[in-house]
Amino acid sequence: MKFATRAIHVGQEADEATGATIVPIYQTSTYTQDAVGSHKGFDYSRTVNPTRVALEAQLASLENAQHGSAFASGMAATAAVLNTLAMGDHVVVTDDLYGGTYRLFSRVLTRYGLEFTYVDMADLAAVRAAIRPNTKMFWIETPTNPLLKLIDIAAICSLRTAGQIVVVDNTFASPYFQSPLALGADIVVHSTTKYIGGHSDVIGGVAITSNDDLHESIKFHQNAVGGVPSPHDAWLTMRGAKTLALRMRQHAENAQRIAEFLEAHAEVERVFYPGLPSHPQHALAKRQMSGFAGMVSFTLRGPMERALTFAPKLQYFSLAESLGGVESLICHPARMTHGSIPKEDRERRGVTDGLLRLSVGIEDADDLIADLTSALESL
Ligand code: P1T
Repeated sequence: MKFATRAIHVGQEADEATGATIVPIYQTSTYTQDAVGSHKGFDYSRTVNPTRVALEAQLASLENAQHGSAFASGMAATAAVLNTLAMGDHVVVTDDLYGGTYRLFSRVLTRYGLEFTYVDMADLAAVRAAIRPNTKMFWIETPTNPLLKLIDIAAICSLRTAGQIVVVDNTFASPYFQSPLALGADIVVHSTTKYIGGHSDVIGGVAITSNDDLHESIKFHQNAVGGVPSPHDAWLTMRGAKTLALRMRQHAENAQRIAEFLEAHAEVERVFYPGLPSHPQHALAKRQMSGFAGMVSFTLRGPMERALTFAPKLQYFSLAESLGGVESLICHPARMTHGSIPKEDRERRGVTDGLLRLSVGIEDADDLIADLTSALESL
């Protein structure tokens, strides 16, 4: 079964009880048992819920994997994967990553005795040098948020030794354009809030793997810690994911046009988009991804404050956090999504006050370019 078919059919069988074609929202916390311990496989909705089970099957199939575990947010999915580690374990992490992931690692999980080293994972020698005897995990985000750097997933997997796992946050590429498990990764994480949900109306996350032991461990923590999505949120995410293939093609087509437009504009200093031949890792992007998705970052010429005045001038790009919805957004990472990273660290990694990040939606690209043109002209 091909991707677009799986998105619509896997986990989506007609409801056994009623024949409902669309998986119902099983808005129940509990299930009536015939006798103690005698039930239909469902006992309590933190542990298992039919709507969530359907979503988990659908999302696992999008990564060609055996197992999925859905969570109430991308951060809850990330935390559950980190929960599989033990005190004293060490993680090698991409240095350019979502500010909330950095905050979870640096301000929460270090208090539980986990250790993190942030490196530019494009530099394999730096990754190798960061490995310690207690290294248990490599945490990759690719393309990275917000600088759209590429990490070579297969190359990082080749550094892994027994007892170590590679986890990829695949949020920016979506499963439509990148398959980390096929490149050797052990676990894929998504903020389903983004492309998978696709309509900026629901927060969610998922952890996907084909490794039975890792799945057991993530499932155990999903139930023990309890960061599960509501049945309604699971249903909304599932509905969004059905159109992922169609949406991603349009996101990528629009983003490519916008990246090329910005790169040619006199007011624009630099554009970061893996689909541009000028991207330093364009060759890797072409090898590792089947398309370049919809995120474009850029800097303007002149003083950095121009970034702050530019964003509100746009009509169709809402000034907002998040990404991956059908509507276009613009964000100022230093003050918004990456504000939780100390200024010095942030700037060292290239997330300057002059950086702007676009989540290119699926509106007509002509309208989006006209909007950007008039905002650039009015600077
Ligand atoms: O917001 P939540 O669903 O908890 O997902 C967190 C998350 C995880 N991974 C990546 C790569 C992300 O970009 C995010 C959330 N990011 C934003 C809200 C943002 O605007 O970048």
